[in-house]
Amino acid sequence: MKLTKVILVTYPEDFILNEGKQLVLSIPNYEIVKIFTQKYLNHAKYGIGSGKAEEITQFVQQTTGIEEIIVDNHLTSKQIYNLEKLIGVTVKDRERLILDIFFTRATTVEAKLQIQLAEIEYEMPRIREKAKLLSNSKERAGKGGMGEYIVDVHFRDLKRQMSFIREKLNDAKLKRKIYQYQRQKIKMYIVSLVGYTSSGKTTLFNLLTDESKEISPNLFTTLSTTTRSLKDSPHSKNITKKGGEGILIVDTVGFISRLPPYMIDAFKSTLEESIVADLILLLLDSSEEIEDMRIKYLNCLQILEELNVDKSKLVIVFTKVDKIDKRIISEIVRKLEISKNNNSNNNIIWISSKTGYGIHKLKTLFMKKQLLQTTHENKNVNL
Ligand SMILES: Nc1nc2c(ncn2[C@@H]2O[C@H](COP(=O)(O)OP(=O)(O)OP(=O)(O)O)[C@@H](O)[C@H]2O)c(=O)[nH]1
Ligand SMILES: [Mg+2]
Repeated sequence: MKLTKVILVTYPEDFILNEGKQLVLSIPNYEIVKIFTQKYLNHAKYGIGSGKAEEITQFVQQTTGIEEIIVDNHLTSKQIYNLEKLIGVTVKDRERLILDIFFTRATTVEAKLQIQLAEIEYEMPRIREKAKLLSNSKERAGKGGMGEYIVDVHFRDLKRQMSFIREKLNDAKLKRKIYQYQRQKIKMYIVSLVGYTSSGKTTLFNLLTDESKEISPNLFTTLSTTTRSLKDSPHSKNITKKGGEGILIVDTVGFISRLPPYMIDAFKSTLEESIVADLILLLLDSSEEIEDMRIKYLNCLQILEELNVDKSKLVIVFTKVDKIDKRIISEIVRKLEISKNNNSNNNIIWISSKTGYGIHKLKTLFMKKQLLQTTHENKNVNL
């Protein structure tokens, strides 16, 4: 596989820098040759400061084979154009990079449609600006000219595409609603797994359902929702024999920080599946630095709030405990201030999908909650 040599320009804070690196390396053939950091990436001309832009230009001139510069922030078309003109190689911003990752990963029709929609939303505000920049004839994209006509045609075309995609997505949503209705009717108990990308959702999902969905340390391995029933597993002998029938597990798309609202919107219908669940497991990778975990935890809570998730359904699941010293568990809980941010402070579980630690406890929790809900529903019927 031919490697594409890239430069990453990001913020100096550890969390952002590491996430930027992971994002870039999620594209299989990307190799980061150098990382430049800068406190502010919102300068008018280049996004990055002029001095930094010059420094990068020199580096690119002295190093052979650099093909792309990735700036870990939103850039306008004008800033991208200015940077490309100065440095002489392709420039991508954070949103473009995330779209590229989504594009390489999407396997289901729905995920592909969602990405197409996000692509168009990314493109729309940039068309007029791009037309202005690329038009080297006297004919500008300004008012009344031929350029404006072309831009308008392109705009209309994209709008048409958008409504076509939305219609198709609505069909998929409708189908999902029908399934949801059927599940509710036969009283299936739904548990969804949500959390930051790479927190271990699919690994746990596979263990609970005997599936073999793809897992990987790359970001955004999963881009579509899958629902399967809870199965017995070697780590939880006899559990499902005693109960746990009628429990469905839902694996979902991972979250990430600084995701623009239109991308969350594009994936909303898939994520909405987690809102209707009876129990929502919020997975946090316990093997990360506490500060990173805190940022991710708060990010997840914010996204769940935007999706109007009922916090009382939340259970915090710390994953990958095989990688940590269990003595730091109480420190993690204290530092994350979980009880302050979450109504149900008793609902914290520590698991390892690798060793099976905590899986029995987790399944028992599903069953207890399921039983509680059934009792509650029956009471309501009696009333
Ligand atoms: N050591 C250890 N590694 C784990 C455990 N659970 C998951 N992992 C690893 O963590 C990485 C991410 O796991 P995934 O299950 O793909 O994570 P995800 O949350 O589904 O990620 P996305 O699909 O990108 O949102 C993989 O390399 C897994 O092998 C665990 O309990 N212990
Ligand atoms: Mg996954």
